[in-house]
Amino acid sequence: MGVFSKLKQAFASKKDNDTYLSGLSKTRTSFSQKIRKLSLNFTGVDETFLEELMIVLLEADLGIKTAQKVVNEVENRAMDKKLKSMNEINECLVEVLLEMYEEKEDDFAYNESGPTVILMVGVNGSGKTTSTAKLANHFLKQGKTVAVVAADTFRAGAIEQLKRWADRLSIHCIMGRENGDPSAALVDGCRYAKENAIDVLICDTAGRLQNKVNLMQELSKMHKVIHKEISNQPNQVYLVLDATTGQNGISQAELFMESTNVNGIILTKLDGSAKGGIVIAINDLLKIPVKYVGLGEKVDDLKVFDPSAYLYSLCEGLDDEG
Ligand SMILES: Nc1nc2c(ncn2[C@@H]2O[C@H](COP(=O)(O)OP(=O)(O)OP(=O)(O)O)[C@@H](O)[C@H]2O)c(=O)[nH]1
Ligand SMILES: [Mg+2]
Repeated sequence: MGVFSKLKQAFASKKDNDTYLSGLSKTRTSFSQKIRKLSLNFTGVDETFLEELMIVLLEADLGIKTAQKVVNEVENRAMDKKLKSMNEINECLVEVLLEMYEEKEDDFAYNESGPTVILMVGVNGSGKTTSTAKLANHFLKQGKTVAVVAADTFRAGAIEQLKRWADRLSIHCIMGRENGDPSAALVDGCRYAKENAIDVLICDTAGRLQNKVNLMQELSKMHKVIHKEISNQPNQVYLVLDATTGQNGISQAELFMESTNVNGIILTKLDGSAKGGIVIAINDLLKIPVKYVGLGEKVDDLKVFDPSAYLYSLCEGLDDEG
């Protein structure tokens, strides 16, 4: 059985497959249309073909380095295995993309002796507040008790925004004071979580574009404050990245990773982007896992990232090409 059929079979049994398929429809439509166009002119794996493949991958936002690796690998395999038809090339492309994605073990661990704390960071507008609510919903569905901290004291209306989500989810929101110190809200949040046997405490923070030194100081202060209240926390720092910002997201991520220990990425707005290939670039260049993907605006649209469901959703239909 070819890699495509295996992906298809695995995908059929996944519970989130509808959200994946619809969330990635923009990327898939654009990607598969271009591959189809490539097939029309296909006469063999020559320089023109490889150049055109490179353009398709760049347009899907794999980024130059990652796209080049994929093209080289497809070329090598096509030569080695003497691949002739576009069907074989498509199969080979999917295989290469799948192999490029190195799965990393999830370092998330529930705190056995108290609340598990998650800190959400990222530039403004990336989707931190929305993802805080979606993540809260995810843990509620796992049967956990959850509370959220509105520690974005910087942007007017940010605290209310999270409070509204919390009310909808019927969970407690520990609210910071507008223009106050975000650390005070974090301390209150940690204390509330300890006193009320909360399993998971998710802390939303302000998104400010700032230089590395300030960012480092701010993140380190938040870390310290949480750590002082709950000794082995935060367990996770999630960097929230907007998929529509494309390769810019990679440089943002680099800045955050230099400033603090980031455990994983929440990649939002994949549904609004035709550039879903960014997932592969993040994995290849940053070496940190995409842990969740935002595939829509509803509270249920945040999904645990699943590489094979992602790849299948990107390439669905390509196996029918001749
Ligand atoms: N379509 C779609 N929209 C999303 C997704 N995630 C977030 N959004 C939208 O993006 C916008 C910004 O989201 P917020 O959660 O407020 O972003 P933020 O990072 O908290 O913004 P600041 O607090 O201003 O830094 C909102 O309109 C959200 O509905 C997603 O996965 N898909
Ligand atoms: Mg926000």
